[in-house]
Amino acid sequence: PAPPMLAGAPLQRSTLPLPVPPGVGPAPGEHERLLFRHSMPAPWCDVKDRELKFDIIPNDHPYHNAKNPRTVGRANEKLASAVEEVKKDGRTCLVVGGDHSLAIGSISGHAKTEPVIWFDAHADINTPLTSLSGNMHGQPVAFLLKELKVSGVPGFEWLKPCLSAEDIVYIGLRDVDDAEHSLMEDTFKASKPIHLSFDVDGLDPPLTPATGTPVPGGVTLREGIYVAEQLYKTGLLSAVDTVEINPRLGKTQEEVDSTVNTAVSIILSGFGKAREGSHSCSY
Ligand code: B3U
Ligand code: MN
Ligand code: MN
Repeated sequence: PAPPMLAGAPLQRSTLPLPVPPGVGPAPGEHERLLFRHSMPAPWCDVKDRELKFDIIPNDHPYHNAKNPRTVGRANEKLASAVEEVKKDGRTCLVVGGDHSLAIGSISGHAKTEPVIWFDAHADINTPLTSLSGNMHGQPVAFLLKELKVSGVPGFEWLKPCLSAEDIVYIGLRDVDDAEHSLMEDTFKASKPIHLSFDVDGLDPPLTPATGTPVPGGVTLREGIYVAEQLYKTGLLSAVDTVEINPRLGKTQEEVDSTVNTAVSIILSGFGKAREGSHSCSY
């Protein structure tokens, strides 16, 4: 899992808490610079960058099993407003994290624009009562679903669940808790703007080693890029989360680079970059 301080923290610089051992991954703050340097070959995109700062709430005691609820809840409240502003500005919104709990704010801010494609090895649909790990990154779908009526969580007083189960499609699931099985549905009507919530651990671990909870047997790079390309071609892709990239977990610079490069390839495909040899007409 990404450290809780990173929860809901796209482009966060100020609260990266741990020193980076020499030679292991980029220094705190380098992560985003690296991502944006790598994304420079996208001159057709008019990128407007922004940075959010989040507070760590002291004495943030668990709510049932859910850890750091206030810190994660307030960060998500801020993120939701930021995403809402980006969408009002008529732009496609890219959030780079960070812990997958940021999807609570990102999807709420994007709100009313389902369906959501949840690309992940995990269903992330535990509630504060069912979660065995207590990690908030295993719970965002439950917080967002109207059907599950998660309420009373400190820090989330602002949240109004905005998704129905039929609005979510899962891709890449292969590590689902027993309690999560009973909570899932996967229907999808692709006529409204689409939100892609892309957890890099949905991909096969060698592609993105710098992530917290890798699970063997994932989606290949080719398949991942194909999904992103197809979503781009729908013309309905309206917001994208790219999450669980954690440079501090790369054992070598190569591991960090391959994780970042893989994420960037997926992002660029979702934003219209054609693969070499691919063509725009469909025949
Ligand atoms: N379902 C488990 C495992 C997990 C979920 N998301 C990640 N791991 N990355 C949980 O902690 O809720
Ligand atoms: Mn996830
Ligand atoms: Mn996951």
